[in-house]
Amino acid sequence: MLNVADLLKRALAEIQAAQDLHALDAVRTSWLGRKGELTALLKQLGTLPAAERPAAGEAINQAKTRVHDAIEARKLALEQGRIESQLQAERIDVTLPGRGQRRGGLHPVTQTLERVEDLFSQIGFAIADGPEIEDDFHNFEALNIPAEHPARAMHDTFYLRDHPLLLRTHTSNVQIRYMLRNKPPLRIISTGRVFRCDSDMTHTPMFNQIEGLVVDEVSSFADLKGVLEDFVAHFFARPVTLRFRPSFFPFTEPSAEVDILGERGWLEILGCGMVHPRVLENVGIDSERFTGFAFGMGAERLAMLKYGINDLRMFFENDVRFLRQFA
Ligand code: 2U9
Repeated sequence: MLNVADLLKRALAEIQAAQDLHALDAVRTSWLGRKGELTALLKQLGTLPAAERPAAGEAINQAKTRVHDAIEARKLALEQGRIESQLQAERIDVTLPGRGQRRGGLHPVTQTLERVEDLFSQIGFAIADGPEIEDDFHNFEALNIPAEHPARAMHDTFYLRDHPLLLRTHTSNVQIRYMLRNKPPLRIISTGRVFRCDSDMTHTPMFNQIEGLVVDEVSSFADLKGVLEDFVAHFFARPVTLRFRPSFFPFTEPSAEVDILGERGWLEILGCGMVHPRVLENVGIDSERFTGFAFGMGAERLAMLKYGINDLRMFFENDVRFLRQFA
């Protein structure tokens, strides 16, 4: 008679040694399957003397039951172990601090516009707004830019198709509209997008302008100089040296361009002048009684000077690595 106890011992050892469900199934087949060792043993019962058969049969069946139970127990243990290791692997530490959100910030040009508006508000200027789509009168005619003037050439102005309208080429349309609705004395600052059909290293088809206008009985070129010197010094938060250079604009007379002294010499920063009497008359203001001064500057140019940016296109690419530096 075969030693059932030895076979059982071997079977139980193999079951314990199985490291995963797949290996365990192979063990089960090798012992309990149709061609398994214990199954084969049962088939040999017939070769035993009849008297021994019942006891042997019972021993084999008991062994089969124990092997079966051991496999089930091992299966449970393996499954439990798999769940445990999965839980361990997917464990999250809820006490860890979060990754946090990066806080966004205003675009440097927006910051510049807001800072300029803020500085002029502090000295009594009102903020004025107006349309980006404008008619010929408010953008050109009222500003003493007649039909034949070079500034009106097609290559500078975006005209709307099928409409007698255009994209404003400066924010001066706002001042014209304001003067038509309000009586002097007036002090206003207007900022916003303007459009010119121009694109190269230093020009973009859209940029932001800042313009100021004062109309009063006593406004003089000396007042203009004082306001601008004060503004520029406050904007750059340092003492500045300015140079007023004679220039020409259709809407101011006399006109000047203003340079600021930097480490590498003079840099143009804005244009200005006394409002042309014809412009005042165009909006119904008595130019014998009132005088005005005005100034204009590019917001991107101002931001470039303030932050030391040498490429205008940086403002329009919106690369977050660039923008983050101003958050
Ligand atoms: C009214 C009358 C006069 C606004 C002015 C400038 C001079 C000027 C440029 C600066 C750089 C435009 O952005 S830029 O390209 N502007 O030099 N602007 S005087 O004069 C006005 C405005 C409105 C009614």
